[in-house]
Amino acid sequence: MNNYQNNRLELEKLIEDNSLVVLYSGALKQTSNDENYPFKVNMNFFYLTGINQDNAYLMIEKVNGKVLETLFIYENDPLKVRWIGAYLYPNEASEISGIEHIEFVNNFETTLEKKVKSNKFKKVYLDLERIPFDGQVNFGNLLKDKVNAINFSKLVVDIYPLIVELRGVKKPYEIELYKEDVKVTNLALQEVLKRLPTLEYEYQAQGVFEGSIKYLKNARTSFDTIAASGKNAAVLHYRSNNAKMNKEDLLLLDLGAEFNMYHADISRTYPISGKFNDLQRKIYTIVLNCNKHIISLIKPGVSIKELQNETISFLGNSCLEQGLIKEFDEIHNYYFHGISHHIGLDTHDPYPRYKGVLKPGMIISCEPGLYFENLGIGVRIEDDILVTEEGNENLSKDIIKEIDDIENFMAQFK
Ligand SMILES: [Mn+2]
Repeated sequence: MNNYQNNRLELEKLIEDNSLVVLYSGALKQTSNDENYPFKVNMNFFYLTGINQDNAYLMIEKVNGKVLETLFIYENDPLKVRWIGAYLYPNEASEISGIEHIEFVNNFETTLEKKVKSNKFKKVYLDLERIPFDGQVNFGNLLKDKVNAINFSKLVVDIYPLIVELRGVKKPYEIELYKEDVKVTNLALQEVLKRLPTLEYEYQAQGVFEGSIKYLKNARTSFDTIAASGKNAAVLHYRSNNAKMNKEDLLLLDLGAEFNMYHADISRTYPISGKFNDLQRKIYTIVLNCNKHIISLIKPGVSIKELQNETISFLGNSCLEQGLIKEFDEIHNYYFHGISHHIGLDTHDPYPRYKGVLKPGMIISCEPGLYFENLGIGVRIEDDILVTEEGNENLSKDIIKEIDDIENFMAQFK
């Protein structure tokens, strides 16, 4: 049984008998004229099929305990194949997904109508994933309208929470894929470190990173690379990366490589010259100690909310001791984001962040930071942590973060 078959089997145990499941991979979206946005597959669909292409449906029928799976894919048109290459052929789609029954997507609507009209199904499960921005097409809701138009008596149920729950705990195969992404991220970061003192603009650091992941593995970025020097690092999701770097400043990099669907998410902060000054060292050390302290607390049974409270307390007390703030509550001006989120097929994996406790197999970030815009110093140190039975494993432990290690590494390339 392949990995995606196994993922489906788990879901099929959770859904009620005499129900129908329909999931959609997503559609191409036009930017202008004949250009489209790069396609990103719906990750719930991908998790259950391994199929990374647009205009495909997964249909699961569970009737009297028996399950029938059908995958609907685009039928190749020979002319289009000559222009843009082929979509998966049925045998290939079957091989990847482990689904035997493949149909062409032209048949989807009539099949859906037949199924929804039939008396076999009481419930129809659709992915009614919430969308964060207005003006986007919600395919789950479109399908819901279609189902309702065919037959109003069917109960439409949101399958999103069930899939997301499964995705929260990573399988061994997923952890292996994740480690590959972190490894490539590390190699590319080393290229940045080697050249950093010779670079003039923030975007050049971005360019070295992104060129390296492309060169090494044809990888894409997990998200828009952040390369923020000096006070720009105080903007959490800074992405213009346009400023000329001052050699005396720190450079905050928040980035990751993705080449097998899993999203590395790493932050490191480096001295552009190769050497930290005293104030930078003081602030960096607080964040580094906090990063290590919080990692030491990560284990099954702990909640992300508890980690966040501990982070605030650690950073607040450290900044008080070091004279960086006068009152504890001032810490909220210098640390103002979450310590942690789930990571996986999405950079911010959709597991309900503040609900429940950590379980073995979850992968979360650990990313404390301090942002003193007035001092021109922003530091974030982010590792990707796998929760294990015994505690945790730092998947990014090979990406150097100790001050001596960074300075020594950079000194070799002067
Ligand atoms: Mn992150």
